[in-house]
Amino acid sequence: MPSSSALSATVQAMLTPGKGLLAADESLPTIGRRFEALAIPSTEENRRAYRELLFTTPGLGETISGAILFDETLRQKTSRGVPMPEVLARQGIVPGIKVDKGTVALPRLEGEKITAGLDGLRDRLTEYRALGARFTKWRAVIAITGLERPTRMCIDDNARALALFAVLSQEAGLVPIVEPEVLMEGDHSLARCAEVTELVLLRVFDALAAHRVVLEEMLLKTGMVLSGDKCPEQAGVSAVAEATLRCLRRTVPAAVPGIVFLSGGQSADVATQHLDAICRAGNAPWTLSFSFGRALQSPALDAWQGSPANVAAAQAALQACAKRNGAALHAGARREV
Ligand code: 5MM
Repeated sequence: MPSSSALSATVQAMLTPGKGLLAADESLPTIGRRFEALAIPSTEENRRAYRELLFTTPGLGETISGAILFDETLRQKTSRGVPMPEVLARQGIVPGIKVDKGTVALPRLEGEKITAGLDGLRDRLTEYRALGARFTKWRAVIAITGLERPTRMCIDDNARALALFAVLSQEAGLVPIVEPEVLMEGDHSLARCAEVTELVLLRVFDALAAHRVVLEEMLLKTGMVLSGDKCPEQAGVSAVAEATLRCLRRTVPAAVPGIVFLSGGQSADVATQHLDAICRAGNAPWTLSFSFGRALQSPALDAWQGSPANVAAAQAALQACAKRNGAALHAGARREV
């Protein structure tokens, strides 16, 4: 059993100043949708080639400290026969794995979902660690619809699953990234997003405490507090930064070493502007960083288009995007871990 200091060392590596996480853990349906939008067939070989492109980007380790993989990718090799976790480790990037199995509908709570994947998780975690993973991620999805959604039942069911996932991960010697995502889809206001995010985080940290999760050996992955994408009144960058930090200060214990933001469907540019404003405010008790999926990958995927001839252009796009986000992590947003 790896020691607690091994988990702290992993946390420290993931929170290296000026670096963030690359979320490349799209499940088969999600990567299928991303590829389909560009008319790229979602074959196992195309998915492998795309992830190889991402992970072998020259100099990626200068701005990316960790990468989240999907089960299929963790088991794949590059065209030169190097296992994906190893190719990342050679770049100084910590390999991690998404361990949830996606969402299923909650009975009698129309439109609400719970994340599946606890059955057999203990055994899967042991296998993932042997395959080279050093951290894990589990995403809960919380939708805002009017004043009725999310329900307390949905929030608490997901909080409990997140806590069980986190404590099992720590038991297996893996650093858990706890991700309760409040979706930005909807016509809700910034204030409503803040209210829901605050309640969700309070319930999640209550469940983490009840399940004896070691806060010092986990990371929180959360959305920024935003106006819903269909809200007629869109909050500006400074309002988003202010609301996000106020919400996090009210809910996230200072014992948590780091908070990494998801991009949630924001464009790459807007996500970076928000990250920059949040980090610029400084004075946070946690290290702040990014764990973007779409906001890091979109420029690279658009450049690649599924063609080997475009690999270098796609890698240049990823490297440039990662650098912009690395630059947004100002010194004031960091603390020693
Ligand atoms: C990269 O996408 C991840 C996997 O999503 P699915 O399980 O739905 O296929 C996702 O968990 C991602 O890590 C987070 O949603 C953050 O991604 P964005 O694109 O919001 O930064």
